[in-house]
Amino acid sequence: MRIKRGPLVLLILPVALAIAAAYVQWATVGLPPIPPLPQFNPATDPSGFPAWIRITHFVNFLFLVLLIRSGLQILADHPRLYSRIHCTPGTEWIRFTPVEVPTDRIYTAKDDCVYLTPWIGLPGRRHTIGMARHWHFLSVLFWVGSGVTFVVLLFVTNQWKRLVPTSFQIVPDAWAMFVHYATFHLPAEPDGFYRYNALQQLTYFGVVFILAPFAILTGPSMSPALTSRFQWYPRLPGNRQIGRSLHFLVMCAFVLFLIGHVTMVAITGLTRNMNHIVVGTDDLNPIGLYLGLVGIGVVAGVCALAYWAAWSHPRLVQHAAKAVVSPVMRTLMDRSESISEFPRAEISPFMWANGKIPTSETWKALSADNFKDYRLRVFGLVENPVELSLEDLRAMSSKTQITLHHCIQGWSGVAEWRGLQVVELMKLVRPKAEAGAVVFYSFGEGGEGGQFYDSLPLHNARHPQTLLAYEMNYQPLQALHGAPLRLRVENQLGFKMVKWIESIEFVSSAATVYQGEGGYNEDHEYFGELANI
Ligand SMILES: Nc1nc2c(c(=O)[nH]1)N[C@H]1C(S)=C(S)[C@@H](COP(=O)(O)O)O[C@H]1N2
Ligand SMILES: [Mo]
Repeated sequence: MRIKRGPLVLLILPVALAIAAAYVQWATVGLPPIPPLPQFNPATDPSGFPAWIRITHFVNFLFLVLLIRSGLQILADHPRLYSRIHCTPGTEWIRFTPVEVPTDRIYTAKDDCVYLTPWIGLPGRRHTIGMARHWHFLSVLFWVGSGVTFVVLLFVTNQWKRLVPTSFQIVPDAWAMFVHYATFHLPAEPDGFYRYNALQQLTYFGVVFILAPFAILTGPSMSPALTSRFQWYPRLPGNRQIGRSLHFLVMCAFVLFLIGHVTMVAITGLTRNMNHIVVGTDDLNPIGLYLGLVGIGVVAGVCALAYWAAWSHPRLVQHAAKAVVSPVMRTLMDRSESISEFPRAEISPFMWANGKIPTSETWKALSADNFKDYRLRVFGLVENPVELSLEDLRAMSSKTQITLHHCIQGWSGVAEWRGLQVVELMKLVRPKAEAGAVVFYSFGEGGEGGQFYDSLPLHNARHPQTLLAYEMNYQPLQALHGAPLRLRVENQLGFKMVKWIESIEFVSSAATVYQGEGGYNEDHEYFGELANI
């Protein structure tokens, strides 16, 4: 791991200063008095933990663990975090790989993935982002569901009083408690069955009402569908890469909280505390502790099950995610009208690449001759199948757009693209009524061999920003980026954008092509067919 000095200082300094200030206060004026607790009124104040708190607390823990582990796996697919949108190697503020990106040979973003042990990552190992995303998105639905239930019930009952401060006095009070903890003078605990001390209350409040919403809001700032529709959204944090970095930092904050929380639970009366949150009693019977350990075992069991399913039945997990996650995400994200464009000044100085440059003799021969003999074959369920040369394509209408590329791995970059709108091609070939999808076949092979391809439903193919691009950054498309022709579809992740296009087929449904999942990465790497997040 390598972190630049600036961000390191920025992250550590506030904590270090706070601890130093606590020691100075203790050494000079002594420990502050323990702030008095508010009076407990049994008629109006919450006492104990009803079943809904205990259940949502457990459900939250379970899915938080799955989210953190699958999130780390997603990060391992592009182990670099940036503050700028263009992801130029060397500009990352932190990286979790020793690799300096070589400049003397082709080095793809996929080459850059790191291995993550399955003890930490879900599902572990290298380049398992497809499966990691299924677990991440499946988990997030349940995590948010349980969180919303919890917050609603907090306010329906009087339990909100535990968490929500009602006076600013909580700030100096929390500081006084902090001075005690930071200097290892553990204060006597109020009975958490009835109320928390000021620091504890403020911390829980922060986790529920600040950290969790922050995690929920920074996640979608990476969605191509959302950001290409609402350009202001990723600008809230600054840009997509800052959103991604913040999403990571929120995760770190959750992990730190988990460590602190579990430690405090353990050292302030483990048995009693476990009874509170597991069985809802306030005594020293060990039953809560035992059942709590069983609960932790259940979380470990679910993790093991998720690992097993990911490696033994990946297709099943992929289809489960398609059934559960896709409808929700389609509803939330598919405002298909992607409109975002960038000014020329924001074109990225660097663009990562993915995919294998074709090795077929056909493509090499075409390339050697500047694609003079290239013919794009458009066939399948169309009234007018055609074969078009690059000249023909260029002679048709063209669209220029400067857009943001979102790779599933997390990197991004802005580039100018010029090409033929797929909708214009459709006017020429006239898809038949039974055509439901369009498939783009590549000259190139996918990672495991075999033809690379992907597909779009017709409504997305008709989108004005969906292009067959032959130009990138005002130059003819280079080999690395897909010469002679590549797809651009701006409300989707990069893996949908087939490079080195050989032919285009209109089909009734993408389920009829190869393994039927909609594309090469969907077939081979279990990517979700819905590439809008
Ligand atoms: N033929 C082919 N096209 C492909 C790929 C590939 O492996 N083979 N990778 C895709 C992925 S994952 C991404 S992110 C983009 C990358 O485009 P770029 O290399 O021009 O940046 O190409 C897409 N098109
Ligand atoms: Mo990608």
